Formats: sequence, C-alpha cells, structure tokens
Amino acid sequence: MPEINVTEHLLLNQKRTPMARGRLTHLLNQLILSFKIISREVSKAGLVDVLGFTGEINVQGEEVKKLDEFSNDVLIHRMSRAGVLCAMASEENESIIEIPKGFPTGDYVLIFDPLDGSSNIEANINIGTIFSILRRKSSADGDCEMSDLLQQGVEQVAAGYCIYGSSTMLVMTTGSGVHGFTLDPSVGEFLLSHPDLKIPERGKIYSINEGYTSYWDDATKEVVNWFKDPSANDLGKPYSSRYIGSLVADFHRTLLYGGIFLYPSDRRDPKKPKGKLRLLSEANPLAMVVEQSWGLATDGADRILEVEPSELHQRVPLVIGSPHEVEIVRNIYKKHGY
Ligand code: P6P
Repeated sequence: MPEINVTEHLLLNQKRTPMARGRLTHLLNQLILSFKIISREVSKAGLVDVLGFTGEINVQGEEVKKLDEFSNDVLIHRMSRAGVLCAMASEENESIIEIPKGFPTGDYVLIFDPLDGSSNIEANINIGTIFSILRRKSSADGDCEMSDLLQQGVEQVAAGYCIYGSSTMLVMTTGSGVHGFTLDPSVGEFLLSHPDLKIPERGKIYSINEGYTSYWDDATKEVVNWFKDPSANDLGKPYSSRYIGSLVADFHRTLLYGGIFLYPSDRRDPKKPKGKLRLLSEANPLAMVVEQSWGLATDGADRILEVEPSELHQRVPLVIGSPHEVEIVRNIYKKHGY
C-alpha cells in the first residue's frame, strides 16, 4: 500500500489544529511545488548548460552558479504569488524581498537558502534548499518590517530542507515532530518515507572541516581532539570523520545516523569571526528540525533557537546533532569560558 503523500499528510496535520485556516498548508504546498521544479533542473544539470557561472557575484561575495540563480528565481516567483506572505529573505539577496504591489499578501514570512552547497554541483554531490517560516509580528495593515524577519528561531512555525541527490527528499517540521518525504518522479509526488524521524541519542561520526585547524581557538581544538582521541572520549575508539562540504548533506547524514556536525568560528576571515553559516537561513531551520527530532543545536555553548538576530545575513557558529555529543561539546566550551 503506497505511503500517503505530503499533501495528505499536511491536511491531516492541519485537521489537528482546529483554528487553522489552511494558509500554512497552502504556503507549504507552494514551496513543495518549487522543490519539484528545482529538483527537475538539478537532476539534468549535467545535461543542460545550467552549470557554470553567471559571472554575477552574490551578497556573500561568492560566484553565483546558474542553478543557484534559477532556484532563487523559482522560489521568489512562486512564493510571491502564494498570497500568504508579507515578505521573504534569501541568502542570495542582500535585503528583504517585498511582495510586488497588487499581489495578495498574508501573515507569514519565508526565509530560505535556495541552493545550499552549490559549489558542489559539478561533482554531483548532494545539495539542498533550506527554509524557515515565521509569523509576522508587525500589524497586518502595514508593510512587513525588518523586525518580522529578525525573530529568534523559537518563533519559527515550520522549517526544513529539500535535499537533491540520489533521490530528492523533503525533511520538515511544523512543530509536531519531523517527517521525511521521498519524491517519486514517476508520479511527481513526495511520499511519506520517514515518519516521525528521531536522531540517535549518540553517534560515532563527527563532521568538521579540519583544514581550518590552525584558525581554531583552544576550545575547538580540544573539542575535535575529544572525538579523535579514544583516551579522551567515552566511545573507547576514535569517532569516524565525515565531511562533505554541503551543509544539507552533512546534516541529513547526522540526522539519520547520529553524531555531530560543527562549523565553529575561526580566525580565517576577520569579516566572518562567527564562521560561515547564516543564522536565519541555515542554522535556525536546521536547529528546529533537530530539536523536533530530539537532538540539540548550539553555537558551541548556547541554544541556537534563542540567539537574538540583529541583521539579515548574520553568521553564527553551529554545533548540531545527537544530544550526547552536543552536550559534550557544550561542556568543553563552557570550561573555556564561553
Ligand atoms: P567550507 C557550502 O558552500 C556551505 O555554505 C555549506 O553548505 C557547507 O557546510 C559549508 O559552506 C562548507 O564550507 O568552508 O568547509 O568549504
């Protein structure tokens, strides 16, 4: 008997919220359609001249690949017409994305990274779209304000990611657990393949870019040594090291297998003292997913979902995964005065 599809799952979910008017369900369904369109282009990236650079430079100073731009355009175009948003923000756009005049608006705010890990496209490595949904706080009769986007992660009403790889999979939460849906391209439906995902309480894998060791502080060096040194850790053997360099892929493996992913602050780039990952479009949505699957997410010491945002593209160190390993890391950072 085929599993239910994501649309049926969202309707069942909506019925559990008596006051729900179906707007969040509609928002998510429009997002899901965008993921199907992006997945189609990603799957043929090797065949069509979608690879290569547009020559543009995004707000992060990175060269924009065509699939990045395409994914960003698909999401902005479709979500502008969803009729339930008052504003959006994208990792690819420097400022707030307003809903064009004349388009119907609503009470939700959408923040996304349209195609994270895009530097891996040519190598056929998994990449993904990460999304975060908030409810506006400003009064409904005025324009959306920056404060509607700069909300703590605890305010998110839904979050998740779509990973494009050997199969396309949507992993998301609306606050009642985490569920995974695998796209069946033959019928164009996301089918419930991983109901009620829970991260293992502890794992055997740590994931960090050790190429930056010389830029880390002593706390981070002690953390990584704990995973590598069987006399220091409580596993009795070294943890395995896995690092893909695509956040969605590294996180997805951590969610399914357990263990920990870390992108700490480092001294590599004085302009990015808090590391490379963005709070609003990467850390917050993945932190909501991991907490809903009984995992933890910190900036090393403190809960990601309680970090107070001050700017749209604010970066934050990220330590995320199984509770056992995240707590070990938190204790080491606390010992160093974090
Ligand atoms: P580094 C991809 O560019 C990305 O934003 C994330 O997907 C990934 O986790 C990170 O950067 C990898 O960064 O510095 O290890 O190459």
